[in-house]
Amino acid sequence: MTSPSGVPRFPDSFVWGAATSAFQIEGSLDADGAGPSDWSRFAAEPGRIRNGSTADPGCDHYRRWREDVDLLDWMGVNAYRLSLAWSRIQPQGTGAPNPRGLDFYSRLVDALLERGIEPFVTLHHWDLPAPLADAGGWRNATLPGRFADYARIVFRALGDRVTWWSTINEPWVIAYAGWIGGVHPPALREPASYPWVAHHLSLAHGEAVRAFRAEREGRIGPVVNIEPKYPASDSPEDVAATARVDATMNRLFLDPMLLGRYPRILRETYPGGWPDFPAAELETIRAPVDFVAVNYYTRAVVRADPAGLVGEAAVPVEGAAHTDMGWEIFPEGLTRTLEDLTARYGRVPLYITENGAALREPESLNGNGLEDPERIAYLRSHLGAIRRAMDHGADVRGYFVWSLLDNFEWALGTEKRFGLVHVDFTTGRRTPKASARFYRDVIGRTTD
Ligand code: IFM
Repeated sequence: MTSPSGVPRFPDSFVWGAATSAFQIEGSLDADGAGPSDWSRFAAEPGRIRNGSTADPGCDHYRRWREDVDLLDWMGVNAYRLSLAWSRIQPQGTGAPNPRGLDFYSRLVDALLERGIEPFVTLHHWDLPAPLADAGGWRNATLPGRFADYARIVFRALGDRVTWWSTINEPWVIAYAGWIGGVHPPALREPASYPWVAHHLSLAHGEAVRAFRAEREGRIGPVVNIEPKYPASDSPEDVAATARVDATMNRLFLDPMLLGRYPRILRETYPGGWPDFPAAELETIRAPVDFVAVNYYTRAVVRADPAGLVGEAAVPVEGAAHTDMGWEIFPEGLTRTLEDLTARYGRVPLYITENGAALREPESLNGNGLEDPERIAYLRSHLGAIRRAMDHGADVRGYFVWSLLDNFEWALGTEKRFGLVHVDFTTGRRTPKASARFYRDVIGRTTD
């Protein structure tokens, strides 16, 4: 059954949320004893961030968080996905916790719960304490243990109130953009490091899951970004290149986490070889999880090309609609993603923890609201795509729009606007867009 908003019905128990991440919205980067992170340093280097945008004050959420909780409440969400800044909690990345950093998140969690909004907390969304980055970052084999120590501090401080946890946001982006693409810190182009970085991220996930089970009851899982790969033609070369790049991105984390092994195709075809990681580490990585969280934005069409990392190139899709990120709008890819995950890993509970569109919008609204029909169409079509996957057997339990607010889109700065709520980065003023009202109506329909 479809409602007047064009969005099909979802179960009454469905989780409706919006998502953000610490570095992208908080600002006040060194407040209350916080230490520097790789991202705070990187963003301060001339030329790293488009148009010289800065993350501080950015959305200024560290000071305006009450307003943001009000916005979530007004929207009617029953969940909010946020991440914690590790360097607020352990300013050096190791050692005793900083109580003032923990207090900030504790107050935020309490305020959400008072409004009936369930916090979904991501332990790490890319901003790594600078001393750990200086020690080699995720290439360093001690990082998984450091991460588990940090996770333990957080579980002890917030785990009496937070039920829903995820470990590391989009480990593929950390490994690829930082160590092959050279566009995120540490800005390297070292394909030989990629397997090690990926493995340490997975091991950190597994160690944190184990620490969680020892400390708390609750739910924990990984967050992966999945971009389904489609061959540009039926040629055996294009089909094989598509399988290679799918393994290098989409299966790289979920295969070891859920099946206990790396994709064989990676071990056979990754340039320079794929290391034989110890069985005991794979066992840790496979620590049982309660759900898989999926971030979905687009697909990729792939052809064989010897110049690519695994002999592939992405082919632009002519004539298709794209967002301001240059990403093709392709809701069918979300249905396929959810169906493929269910087929490959079994009927695991799934949450869509990010989905949304960056669009070209004015920097300042001059006091007026903002009509964003393209974002509404994007959300509507992707919700329809999720419903179809559920009808075909995928166990999808919740959906989070990326993002609550326009925010700091990493190396692309504040120019890329993903928010349901417009942010004027000069004044900090928040203004709900038409898509925020649309989302409110969609949620209201299932919650009243
Ligand atoms: O803004 C990012 C987010 O930090 C991680 N997932 C993708 C979003 C849009 O690029």
